[in-house]
Amino acid sequence: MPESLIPMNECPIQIEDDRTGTSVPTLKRAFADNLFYELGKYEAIASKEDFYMALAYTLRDRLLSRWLKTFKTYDDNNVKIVYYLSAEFLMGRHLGNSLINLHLYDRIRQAVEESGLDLDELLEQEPDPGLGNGGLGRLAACFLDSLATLEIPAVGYGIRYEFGIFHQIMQDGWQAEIPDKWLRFGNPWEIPRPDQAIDVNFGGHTETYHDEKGRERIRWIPAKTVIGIPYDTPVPGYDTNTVNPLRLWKAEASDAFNFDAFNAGNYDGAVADKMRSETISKVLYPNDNTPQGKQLRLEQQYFFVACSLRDIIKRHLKHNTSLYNLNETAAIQLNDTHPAIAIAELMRLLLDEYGIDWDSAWRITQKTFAYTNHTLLPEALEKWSVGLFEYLLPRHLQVIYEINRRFIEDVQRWYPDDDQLVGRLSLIEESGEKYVRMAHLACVGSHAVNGVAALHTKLLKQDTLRDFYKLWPEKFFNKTNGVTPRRWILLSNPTLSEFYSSKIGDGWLKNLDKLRQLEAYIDDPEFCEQWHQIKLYNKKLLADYMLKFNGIEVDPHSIFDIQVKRIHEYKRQHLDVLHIITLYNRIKQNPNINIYPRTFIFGGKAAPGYFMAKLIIKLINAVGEVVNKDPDVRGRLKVVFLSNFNASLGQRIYPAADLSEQISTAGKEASGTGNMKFAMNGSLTIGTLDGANIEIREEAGFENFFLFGLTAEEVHNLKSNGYKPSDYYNHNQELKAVMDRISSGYFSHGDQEMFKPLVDSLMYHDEYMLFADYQSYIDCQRQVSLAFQDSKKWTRMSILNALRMGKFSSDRTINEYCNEIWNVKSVPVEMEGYNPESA
Ligand code: CR6
Repeated sequence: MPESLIPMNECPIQIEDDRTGTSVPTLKRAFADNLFYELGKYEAIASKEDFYMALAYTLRDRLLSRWLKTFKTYDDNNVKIVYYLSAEFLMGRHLGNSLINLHLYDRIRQAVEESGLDLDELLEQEPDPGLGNGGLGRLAACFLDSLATLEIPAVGYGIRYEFGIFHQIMQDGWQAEIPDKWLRFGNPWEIPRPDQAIDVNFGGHTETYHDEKGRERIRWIPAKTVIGIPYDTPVPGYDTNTVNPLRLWKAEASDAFNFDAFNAGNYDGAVADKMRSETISKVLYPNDNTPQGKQLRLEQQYFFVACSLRDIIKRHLKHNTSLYNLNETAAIQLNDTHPAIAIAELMRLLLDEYGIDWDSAWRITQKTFAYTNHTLLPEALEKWSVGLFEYLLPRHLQVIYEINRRFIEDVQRWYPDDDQLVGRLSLIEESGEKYVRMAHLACVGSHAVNGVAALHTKLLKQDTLRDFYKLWPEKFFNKTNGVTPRRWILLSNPTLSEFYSSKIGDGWLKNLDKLRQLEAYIDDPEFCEQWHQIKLYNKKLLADYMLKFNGIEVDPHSIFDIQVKRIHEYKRQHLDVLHIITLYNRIKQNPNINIYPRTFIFGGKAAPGYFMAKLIIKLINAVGEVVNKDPDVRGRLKVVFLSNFNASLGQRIYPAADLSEQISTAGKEASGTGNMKFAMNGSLTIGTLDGANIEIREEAGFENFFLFGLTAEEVHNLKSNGYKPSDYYNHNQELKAVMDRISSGYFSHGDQEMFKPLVDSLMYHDEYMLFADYQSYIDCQRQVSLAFQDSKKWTRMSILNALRMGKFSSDRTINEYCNEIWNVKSVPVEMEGYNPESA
């Protein structure tokens, strides 16, 4: 029936609410309203930041009804919830992500343009929330995206650091750190919930007493109380109504504590205490893969864990009469050992506060927790001195000792003749100063332990956690990492995404394996040419950025050879530098040599206290300075270090790469996730058989991957047979020439001391075996150059890489966790009048 014939009283009246409506006129009006009412500005006096904020509020409004409905759905149905405990969440910018997950990109663009503004410019105003160091924190963010997209009830719990990862700038080629004031202009994405604050205790002592039933109990008399205030950020799924919370805790001083000091007129004392309490959530420790044994760090860990567990228990008890079935409503995942103190805290709560007997408490705890290990580097395994523990968490230390006593009793019963085993498994390291081994606590207190790539899990079983594997083989799982295709393809690479969707629709965004359908086009010259043009376009965009921010002009037709990740010796950015200098030397020796043009691009932060990593940054810049202006090189080699690598810079970089450098010493990189983002965007990988590289190569096809270097086993054997780096130096002319050039001061204005620590470390120790892999790497890079010159062949390889990365969607990873570890099911959120696809 034509609309005009519908009787008046049945006519659907379409009045859009300013806070939920999604038509362009409504969005425009809401945008203007938010500028006026939230920011207190009108157009003529508003800055770009104001416009960004107004737009952020416009999006947040549109998330709220879904968010509250999600909450209600979980609450009404007493569903099982995944609690992802992580000291780091590297969320990246929210606005662009909300636009795509809510299908509002095009309409908002129109609304913004009709308002006379440029959407891309506004998107750039958002500070990148950097509440993490690198892969581990970004993994947590990708997991939250997949959990919401798969409609899994989940809460991310962490710390609301006032200062995230430092802002990196270059001073004369050296890294300098600037505080990250990401909250300076306010954060429109979070909602504080002071009504749900939690008290957290520290220090003091314990005492025994007898309860009303005459049982001996223990009570903790703390010395100090801090309050945790939750701040919630919505995490929308793609193309669903589900919006899960990321709940981050901010530390504040407890009023009760200040009261006495104030009353006594001791204002300074009261304020000092307030400051000390708030320090707990002040700043993220900027270390990746190296723990810092600072008291404040342990305070941070316990602080967010204690708040989160209280919160989880409160939610559980709202619908359940006891905690005996906690594991039926809660699956708590420990993202590395940073939150592992949760095991002792849950035991303490069950025993001391809820009066549950030890055996039951232990059963509940083990069934509720699971632990993900993220590293094989022995120095990265966290341990806390027993003295510090006792001072800060006296009751927890008692609980840990009791867990250990019972555990060791079991071990002795199972393996009566193996004395050494007990020492190796103990939760307490006893050689010299005593330490609590957090990975051991996590293994014993969890029902599942997993590694993050197949090789990593295999090495955990063989090596790092060998003894635990021997006790409980059934506890061990592999969960190869993944990344979200929403941020890392759709948002980062809109041109490629549109190209995909024009061929097969947009189903690939929720099922990345679907891209394999496009392999049907692999022999279609037009398809390949379009692919090639998209890559070139993305390279041009990055070239423009580098010209603007680094003042370096690069040729978009050169090979974009990129290594972006944290700077670490095991990741071997300096091996990449040895290759650059090798090519440079060849040109200097024979200026007419045929070397295919390459642009070497680096990015990444060094931990501020990690001298060698900072020296590697300086070396990259120093080599760049010489190479970029040497007329002999004539635009064949360019070296660019992009400062302040973070999630949003990553979004520009991955789509523009031809070659992805994944060159860690085999057996050192647990997984890597940047490797996946590059390959998904059609980059070829040059890599070792390390971490997830192995699985990327299997998926892409061996012929589409540039493999070099020793295997983990060969690395191990060479080490145990006595590795002598000087042998390689003495027998390899090119390697010798490279090292000699660095030592000569050629890249340091004649200063022969500057790079000496780096040179010496390679010549006399070479812990990460750069010299052993040097020749193999150089040979492999020659193959790369040859392959790139055959543009058709390269494009084909590039396409196959991108289309075959379905396995590395974090949706696959999360599905595996749900089915094999968490035992949770999806809970769709029904909304009247909302159909996400048509929204
Ligand atoms: N540094 C691993 O080194 C892995 C991520 C996420 C790391 C890296 O290979 O991909 O975790 N480990 O699983 C730690 O942070 C301890 C990382 O990001």
